Amino acid sequence: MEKITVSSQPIEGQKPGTSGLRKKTKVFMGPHYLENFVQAIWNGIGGAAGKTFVLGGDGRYFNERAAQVILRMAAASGAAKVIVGKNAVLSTPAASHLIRKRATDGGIIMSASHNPGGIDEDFGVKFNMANGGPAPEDVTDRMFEATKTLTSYDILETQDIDLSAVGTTRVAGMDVEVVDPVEDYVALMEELFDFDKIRALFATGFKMKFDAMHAVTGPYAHEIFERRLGAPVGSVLNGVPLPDFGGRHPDPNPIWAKPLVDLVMGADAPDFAAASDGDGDRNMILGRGVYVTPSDSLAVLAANAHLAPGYAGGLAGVARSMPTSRAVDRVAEAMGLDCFETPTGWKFFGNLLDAGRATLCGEESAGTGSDHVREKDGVWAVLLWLNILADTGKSVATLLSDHWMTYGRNYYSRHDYEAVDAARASDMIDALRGKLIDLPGQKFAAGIVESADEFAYDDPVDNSRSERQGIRITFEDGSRIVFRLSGTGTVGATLRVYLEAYENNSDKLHAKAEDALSDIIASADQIAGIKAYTGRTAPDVKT
Ligand code: G16
Repeated sequence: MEKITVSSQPIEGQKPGTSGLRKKTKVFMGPHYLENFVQAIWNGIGGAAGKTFVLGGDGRYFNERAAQVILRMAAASGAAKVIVGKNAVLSTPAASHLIRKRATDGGIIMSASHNPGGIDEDFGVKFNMANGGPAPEDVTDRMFEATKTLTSYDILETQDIDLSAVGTTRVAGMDVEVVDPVEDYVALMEELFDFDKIRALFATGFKMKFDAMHAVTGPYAHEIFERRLGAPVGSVLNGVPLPDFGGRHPDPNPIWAKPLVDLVMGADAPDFAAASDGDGDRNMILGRGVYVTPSDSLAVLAANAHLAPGYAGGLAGVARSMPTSRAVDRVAEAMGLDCFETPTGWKFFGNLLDAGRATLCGEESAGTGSDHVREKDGVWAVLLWLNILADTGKSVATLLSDHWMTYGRNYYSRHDYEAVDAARASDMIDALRGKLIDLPGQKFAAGIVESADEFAYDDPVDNSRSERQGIRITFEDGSRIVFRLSGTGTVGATLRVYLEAYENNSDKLHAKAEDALSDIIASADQIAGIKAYTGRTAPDVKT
């Protein structure tokens, strides 16, 4: 075993986005690409010497090879210990939990989340801090700066380290502890939820289908839903993790998880269904004949979380990302809770959770979570829903329609235009920015614009400011359009258009979202010229 210093030079474009660095797998596999970025992580956090880290990934193509490189680089840089999931696998929330539980200095998660996997698809690397949450912008900025000046990296020359069995080995003065990826996480879930009550629900014949999408949650779901809670074997679909996720996008939305949606809309529908994504932090919730939007799910969970033992004392506050619908705001108002509006990216919730100002957080992008970890958590969201269903005895459809009767309904949809020409997309946003001042008072299909601005966030805990976080246009009746460019795509630009309208007339709560939003959809194109700029006549994905 010999520590060597390899000469390298800066590689362009290693700028972490909404959630770490995501690129095509072949880009990550290119000469020095991964190594440079890992060295930049060490530089960005003030070195690895003497530190303890967690390492895991979602098991996608290149996961284990990358883990070997990261371990050899950690050892060469003097890290004291790395705790690794068996076979280098850990779901993102399980990694966040382990980072916190073992009081480590942070961790590296290898994932491109809901993006497809395989040699021709996507890979990603992100660093989470000692609180278990994604590195905030000042830290990722330091990493990016380091990528621009780097001239070498340190790595150990050694055989592959065996990650297939639980136990500790020593590699050039560094301990490598391989742990079961599921065990600690399940124990945490048992503390938060009433497993007896959920078990009793399954004992009545309650039927559930959980689509693990051949991604990381398979083993977690088999253990929790089938073994511990007694859901019949076969309740977990696609539970075997595959490096290419079976060729699908592991993205739990009505497009990529269509077979599950078809199932709940069909004659043989289960009572409850859910799906999670590549790394296990996203979720989609469905009931017999009903799809629950992520924004509605957050609102329903906020209104009912106290029914689960972990939240019986009530919530300190709630938080949502700006483009997420304002359904949860109404719950917060009724319950007298603080409600925070943050930019897109789970990292922005970290300070609020650490400071005890928010207990529950959520995003329109299929993410919900709480202060139990510092990431969103797909399986956790499913368990909270199950706990609420078991406690109330209501169906998903009844719970949702009761919720709308109480709080009104925020019709909501997101339209994505993927892989559009990056220059055209940014021209469109620039043009929109230039128009903001003149928009108020103008009339479009959705009515008269009341306000138009670009969202900036002042963090109430550390007073940092994040600018240019999305353009929002609000109409006099409260409906809203938000435009922003995604920070997680790997090809060209992805334009996201978020559409929302509020309705509290009890006769109008059960329309199709597409119909309720038709004027707003038309206004989005009138205002931004989406078709003209992107050349697209329709979005690629509607959620
Ligand atoms: C990541 C972030 C989320 C964000 C989502 C979409 O999720 O953690 O906070 O909402 O991307 O971001 P964008 O709109 O910039 O593509 P994940 O599940 O991909 O890690």
